[in-house]
Amino acid sequence: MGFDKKLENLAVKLFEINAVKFGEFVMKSGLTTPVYFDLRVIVSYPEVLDLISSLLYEFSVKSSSCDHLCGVPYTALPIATLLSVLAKKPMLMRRKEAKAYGTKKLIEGHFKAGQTVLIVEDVVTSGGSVLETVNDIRKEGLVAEEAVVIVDRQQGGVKNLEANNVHVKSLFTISSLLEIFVKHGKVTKETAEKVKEYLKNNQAVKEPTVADAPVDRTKLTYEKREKLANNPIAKKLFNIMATKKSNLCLSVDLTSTSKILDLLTRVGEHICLVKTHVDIIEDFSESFVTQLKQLADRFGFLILEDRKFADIGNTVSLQYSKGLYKIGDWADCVTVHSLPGEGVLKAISASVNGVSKGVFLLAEMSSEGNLITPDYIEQTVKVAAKYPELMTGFVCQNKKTFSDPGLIQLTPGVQLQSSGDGLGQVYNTPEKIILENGADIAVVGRGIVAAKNPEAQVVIYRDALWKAYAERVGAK
Ligand code: 5BU
Repeated sequence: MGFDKKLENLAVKLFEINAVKFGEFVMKSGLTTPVYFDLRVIVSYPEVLDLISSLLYEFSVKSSSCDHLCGVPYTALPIATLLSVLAKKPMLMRRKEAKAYGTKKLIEGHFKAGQTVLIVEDVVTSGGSVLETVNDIRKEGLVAEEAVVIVDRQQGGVKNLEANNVHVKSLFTISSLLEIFVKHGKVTKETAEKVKEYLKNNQAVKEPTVADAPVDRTKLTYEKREKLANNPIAKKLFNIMATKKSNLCLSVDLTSTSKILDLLTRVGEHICLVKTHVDIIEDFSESFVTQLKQLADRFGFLILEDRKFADIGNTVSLQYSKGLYKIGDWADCVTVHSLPGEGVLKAISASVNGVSKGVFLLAEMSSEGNLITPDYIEQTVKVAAKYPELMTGFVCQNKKTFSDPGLIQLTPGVQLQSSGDGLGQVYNTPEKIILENGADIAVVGRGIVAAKNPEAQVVIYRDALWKAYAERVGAK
């Protein structure tokens, strides 16, 4: 097989083992990237390690007159090891930190000043990591003027290294990878264009390091996420969930205030959030609101009014704070459609005016045949990022809809008894929505409200949801 064919095979393999991913990744640094490399995973695939090292050998090491090879810690270490064996050339190891005791050497291995070193690296973005290794090597009197890398992210790193007298050869650039991925139907042309556009606008950014790796929010505990939340209601909710061991939101879709208050008196201790539709109540009064808030205080749950605001900003700010219901006075958080655009969030932000309130933005719906498209979802998540103080989370159905661990995924459409209601509602089980769909809080309505014995049902749902969450974060 020719070199180019092998290169193509390797690219496809890297895609298949998730060493390269496309989407929207929020780094711990807060920056986002549409493409993320995680070549650490290659240690689990000996055939990929073999392919990478043989290609790097053919491509660069074979023709290099270097005396030593040195991998940039940590991902490139196994590759440098394999290359050293293939080329029969000794390897040097650079420590990330000098040992606190003993020799305090930065570079391990036997060498003489003046000898040359070929640096091996997995991904180059700004070139910063390669330079750190180069500098430590140069401090020992060694010559480091050549580097070989698997992927050049084309964000200025190669130029930066050349400026520091390090000549770089890369097996792939993002462009060459994209070409192969498009050819093999792994990514669409649109995605490829989006990535190229991103690269054009993001030159010489900080190299995403292991510490910057995108976090899988669903693997983090609610306690950890409380610390990562910006919105005060999200913080409170994470805290309540962790303390009460409940990720259950009860949707009290009842039309009389006495029935709602009576039900909450019986089940309030088991829920973290109550969700209301205040406009279906036939005897709404201020005293209802007072009693609802008393129950929320007594049992320690928050109140979400599922108003689904969807008008222009000015109207929404009136609907939020005025009229019969004065929602903004008593609801800790509300649901909002992103359909009208940013104005809705701006309006609520202004109405809230520094008081601890929150918004769950609708990114997806549980009903069959709803008209929300992937682009709508993407734009919804983008607009939300502009209002970190206001955003409690998203109402959505999928783990991949957003990645910010400080936001909460609220997912309706949960029931044990049936898979639909004949009017378009689609139900999933507690296990599925927590473990597969990534929900942080599950909304259950009729599964509890319409049950013969709501007190018994609420415990069944709470326990099933909590058990699934504990399994998800690896807690016992
Ligand atoms: P159910 O009885 O569990 O089907 O009630 C679900 C509640 O969640 C109900 O109040 C809906 O208005 C609400 N809901 C939903 O079911 N699906 C959605 O996508 C959204 C809200 Br958004």
